[in-house]
Amino acid sequence: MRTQVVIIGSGPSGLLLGQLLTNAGIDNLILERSSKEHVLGRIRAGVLEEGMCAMLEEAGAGARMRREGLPHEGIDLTFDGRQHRIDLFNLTGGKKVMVYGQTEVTHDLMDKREATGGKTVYEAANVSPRDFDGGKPYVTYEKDGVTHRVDCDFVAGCDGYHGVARRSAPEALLKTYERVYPFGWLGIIAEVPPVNHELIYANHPRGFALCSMRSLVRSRYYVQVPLEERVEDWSDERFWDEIRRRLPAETAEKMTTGPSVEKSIAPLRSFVAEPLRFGRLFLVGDAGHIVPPTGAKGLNLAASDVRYLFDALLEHYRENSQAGLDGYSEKALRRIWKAERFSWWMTSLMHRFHDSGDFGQKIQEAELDYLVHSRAASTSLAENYVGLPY
Ligand code: RFL
Ligand code: PHB
Repeated sequence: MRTQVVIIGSGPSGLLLGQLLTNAGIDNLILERSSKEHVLGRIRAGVLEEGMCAMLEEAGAGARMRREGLPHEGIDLTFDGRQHRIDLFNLTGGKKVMVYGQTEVTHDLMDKREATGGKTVYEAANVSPRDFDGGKPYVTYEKDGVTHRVDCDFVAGCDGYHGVARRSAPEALLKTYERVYPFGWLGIIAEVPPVNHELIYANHPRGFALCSMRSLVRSRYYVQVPLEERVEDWSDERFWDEIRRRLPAETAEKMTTGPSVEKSIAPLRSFVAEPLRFGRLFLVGDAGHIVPPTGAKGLNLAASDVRYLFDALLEHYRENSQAGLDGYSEKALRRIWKAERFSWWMTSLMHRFHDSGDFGQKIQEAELDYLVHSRAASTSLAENYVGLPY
C-alpha cells in the first residue's frame, strides 16, 4: 500500500496532524500500537493554550471544546498559608487558557477522523520506519499476525516518549538532554465540584499540590510524592487528608471529597532530543520532548510542533519547496526550549526539594514573594502560562 504521510501514534499530535493533512487533501495513515479504548482511557493534560484551541477549530474538531470547555482568566498560587491570584487575562492583554481534558480532545479528533474517512490501524504491532534517510521511506507493521508494508513520502513520529520513532534515529546523530526529578505526582479524578473556580498551584512544607478540574462537577487533584511511593498505599481518605493539609485552611474547608474514579502516579522528567528530523522522519510531541507537567505545556508543545510540521508539509506539496521541512527542527526546538525552561522553573518554584538545604528553601520563598508582588515577574509567568506565540 502507499500513502503520502505515515503517522506513527494516535495521541493528540498524530490525530491533529492527520486531520489537518486530511482536510488539505494530503493522504495519510495512522498506525497505533494500542486499541482505541486504551488510547481513550488515558487521563492526562487539562489546560489548552489559545493556539492549540485555534488548531482544533482549524481541524474542524473544536465545537465541543468551545461549548463545554472552561475558559480561565487566572490561576492561584498558595504558599505561606495565603492564596495569590495571577491575573492571566489582564497581565497578557486579554489572553485566557481553556480547561478541557486531553481525553476529550482525543475523542473529538477521533470522531472527526472517522467522519472524514481518515484511516487508522489500531493494535499495529512492531511498527518500524525504514529507509527514511533516502528518498523512498516505508513503514512495516504487523496486524493479526500478518506483516504489512506502507510506502510513503514522509514519516511523522507522533508516538510519545516510549515510541519507536526516536529509537529508530541513528544514535550518532541524536543528542538528548535530560533531567529526572526526585519525585512524582500522585493524581486522582473524582466526581465532585472543584474546590476553586480557577486552578490552585500550592507550595507547602509537605510538598506541592495542584487543584485542577475537568468540568464543574469533575475534579482533578495532584500531590507531590516521593518516587518510591506506591499507589496501592494511597486510599482515597489518605489522599484527601494529604491534599487538604497542603492548602490554606479556608480552602481546605471548602473541599468536597468523594470516591476517586482514577488514581495513578506520574514521574516528572525534562527531556529534549535534537534534532527532530532525520531525513524523511520527523519527531513530533512527546516523541521528541517531555516537560514536567507543572507548567501545563506538554500537550500544547505537541500542538505547536504539529503547526510547524503541517505548514512545512503543505508548502512541500503545494509549492514543491523544502524550506519548511529543512527549518522544522530548528523552529520547533526554539519554542520547545522556552517551554522546557518555563516548566523547569515552575517545577523548581512550586515543589519541595529535600536536597536543596535551608539556603535553597529561603531562595524559593524569596522568589515566590517577589513573583506575586512584582508586576514584571507576574507578567513573565502569565505570558508563558498562556503560551508563547508560535
Ligand atoms: P502521546 O499522547 O503519548 O501519544 C503517543 C501515541 O503513540 C502510541 N505509540 C505507538 N504507536 C505505534 N507504534 C509504537 N511503537 C508506539 N509507541 C507509542 C501510543 O500508544 C500513543 O497513543 O503523545 P503526543 O500525541 O505527543 O501527546 C503528548 C501529550 O500526551 C503530553 O504531552 C501531555 O499529556 C502532557 N501533559 C500535559 N500537557 C499539557 O499541555 N497540559 C497539561 O495540563 C498536562 N498535564 C500531562 C499532564 C501529562 C501527564 N502525564 C501522565 C505524563 C498531566 C500528566 C499527569
Ligand atoms: C490537569 O488538569 O491535569 C493539569 C492542569 C495543570 C497542570 C497539569 C495538569 O499544570
